[in-house]
Amino acid sequence: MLIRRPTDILSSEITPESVYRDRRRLVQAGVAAGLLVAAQGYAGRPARAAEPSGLAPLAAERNPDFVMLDKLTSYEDITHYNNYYEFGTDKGDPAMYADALEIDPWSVMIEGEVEQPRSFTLEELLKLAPMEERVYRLRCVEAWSMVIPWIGYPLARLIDAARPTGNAKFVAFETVVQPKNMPGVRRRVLDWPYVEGLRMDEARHPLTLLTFGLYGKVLPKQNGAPVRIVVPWKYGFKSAKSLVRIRFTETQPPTAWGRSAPQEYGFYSNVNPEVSHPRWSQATERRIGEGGFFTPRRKTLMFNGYADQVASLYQGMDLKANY
Ligand SMILES: Nc1nc2c(c(=O)[nH]1)N[C@H]1C(S)=C(S)[C@@H](COP(=O)(O)O)O[C@H]1N2
Ligand SMILES: [Mo]
Repeated sequence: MLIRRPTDILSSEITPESVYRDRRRLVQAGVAAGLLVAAQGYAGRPARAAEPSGLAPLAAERNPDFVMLDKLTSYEDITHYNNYYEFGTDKGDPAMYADALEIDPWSVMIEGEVEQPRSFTLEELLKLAPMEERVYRLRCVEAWSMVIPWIGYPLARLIDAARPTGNAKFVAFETVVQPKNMPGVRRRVLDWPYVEGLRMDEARHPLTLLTFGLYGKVLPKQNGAPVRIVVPWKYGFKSAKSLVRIRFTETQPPTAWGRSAPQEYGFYSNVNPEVSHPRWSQATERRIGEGGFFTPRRKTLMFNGYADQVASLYQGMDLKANY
């Protein structure tokens, strides 16, 4: 595999510092606005949902290999119909409460089966590889889907930089816990922190994206700012938000949903219309924002439509047993 060192990367591919300084300024402006609202007597509860439209732009080259004929889901739906249980279990809770998430400064610790544990600041991660815009489907195990223009680069770039040892067979992801900022973690819906994992070849697959933005802007907090994973051929819960730790392991790591209900959420969790969730079918899906009550559901595609690219990863595996 071609490894690009920072010196190989054209400066035009690197997001200008100023974009991130801008973002900081916006964050500070947001804090100031929050104080103003508090002074006006709305303290404790945001007067309105977070405003992702105020987010800083994130420059990216559109990758033509990942454009899609499907109509994009609207920015409004992508940012107001979310799963981020740390902020509550209603689809509207993340947009309402995620504003409290503190994301500056941010770093991601890399540890476990690596030559040398180290952490990467967000600024270092942003410069590690050129940013691409890729349109991917996101398919939730709850049988709805969206089409999202993500911005990021293959996680493989970070794995290369992390220099895992020959013992590394899996990659475990851990996401942030900020109890005082996250109303959902006070409830025991899941064992916090939210953890997820991939087999090494899945993590290195070029479709697996380390994601920093969507729709031309940095990630809104409800979508997992400042950095998350996106694995488009698996159910949405594999795509861990607001990453703080990556651990390379020799054995399969536990996952938050697998711990809470192992018979419902397997480690692989590949989108598979032929394997039902124990409580509902996975054969069809509802595209968010599409039509009304009588709009026909879509047929779910094997591997969420990415079979040509990823089926070979699972050759010889029984996908009913390894759900
Ligand atoms: N930390 C964390 N990551 C998470 C979740 C969560 O509750 N907490 N929910 C997952 C689920 S179930 C889905 S479907 C996707 C939703 O991503 P989106 O809100 O950006 O569409 O995030 C995933 N990542
Ligand atoms: Mo999901």
